[in-house]
Amino acid sequence: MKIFAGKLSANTVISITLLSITSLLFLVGCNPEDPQSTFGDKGPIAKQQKDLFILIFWVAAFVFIAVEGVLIFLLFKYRYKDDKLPYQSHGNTKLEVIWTIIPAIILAVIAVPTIQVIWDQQNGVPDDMGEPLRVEAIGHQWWFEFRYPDLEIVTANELHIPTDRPVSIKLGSNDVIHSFWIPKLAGKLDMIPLNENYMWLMADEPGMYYGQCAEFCGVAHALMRFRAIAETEEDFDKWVDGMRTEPKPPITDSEKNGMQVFMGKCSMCHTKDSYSSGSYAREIKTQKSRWEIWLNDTENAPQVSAPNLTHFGLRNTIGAGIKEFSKENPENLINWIKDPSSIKIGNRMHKHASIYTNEENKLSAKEIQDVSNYLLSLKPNME
Ligand code: HEC
Ligand SMILES: [Cu+2]
Repeated sequence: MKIFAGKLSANTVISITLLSITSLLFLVGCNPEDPQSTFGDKGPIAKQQKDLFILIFWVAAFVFIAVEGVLIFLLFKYRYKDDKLPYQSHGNTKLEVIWTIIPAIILAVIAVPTIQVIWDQQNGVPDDMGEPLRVEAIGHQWWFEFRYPDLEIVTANELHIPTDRPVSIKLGSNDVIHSFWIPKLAGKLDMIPLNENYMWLMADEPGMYYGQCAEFCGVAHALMRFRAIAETEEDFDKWVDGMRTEPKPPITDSEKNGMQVFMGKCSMCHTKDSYSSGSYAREIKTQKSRWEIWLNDTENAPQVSAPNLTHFGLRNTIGAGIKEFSKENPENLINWIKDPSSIKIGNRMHKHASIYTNEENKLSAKEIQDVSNYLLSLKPNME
């Protein structure tokens, strides 16, 4: 009985080479410069998690190389040579004790730091790190709402945070289970309806960090993203002051007309006045009532909870971080208002806003242009 024929066939060699090359291709995903790479950690929480991963990786690599090495060595040493039946043995107490103890030690090496990191991170911001900024993040199909309860600000899809100050985040969901993940700042945590989860994170340096819902939450799940914008304390305070300041009044005829369109066709879902007094409590109440209207008639409700658009002119993205726009390049914003489903299939604005569901309420090209100009003009009246 021949078990090993001696030479590897050409097909086997080709298959092994191809497999090795394609597996190497996956390593491209490890580039720390990529916007969503967990290897490019930019804060203490992400760093601690990455260091733990690296430790586990090397332990696993050691086990892999040791086991495969011994396997290959034995394959060659004891390969078929003559027709003699090899020596038959059964059980070896010494060996069995050794290969029970070694894995136990390896598991201990992994378990101790793992449990340490879990304990370190799950108890919230350590006391000696100073007063954290409190944020509430709420998942909606398919966008993120951000509330700052101490600052009485509500915004969406672009989370502003100061650098070098811990941010404590309360996670919740308005509908199904979502997951909150900013790979460069912290590992993911679920956002669960009727349940509160807590996490904290900190950014070491200013930057735009990409976030993503990491739980399959419906058709547009892959298009449910956000940005965390980390700024110096000074820039962050400026943003906060701006969010509490009235916007510049509309100047051009187009902006003025756009404001009329907004009041008539958009304001039943979108708030734009987080700066006015009492607006925080009001926004939480109206967001809830919009949500209940939707729950009552998920097919035809004319209202549904929607992103707060206060000072939209300061924003960079639409469709929950999917497309970028600016005053100079407003095409994506215009396309969103014209047909949001062309950017994000299945979104609730397209399904429920009367400008799409009722032919009579359809916006003309000029109205779309005007309302887009108006949104772009929404900036704090400061300088
Ligand atoms: C029926 C409620 C509803 C109406 C009416 C409505 N929207 Fe929306 N809007 C939404 C929802 C929900 C979203 C979030 C969609 C998503 O990303 O999944 C949204 C998203 C947006 C966004 C992108 C915000 C972001 O941060 O990604 C803009 C801009 C916007 N709407 C503008 C408008 C304008 C302009 C009008 C009026 C012409 C309007 N909306 C009318 C519900 C509505
Ligand atoms: Cu989601």
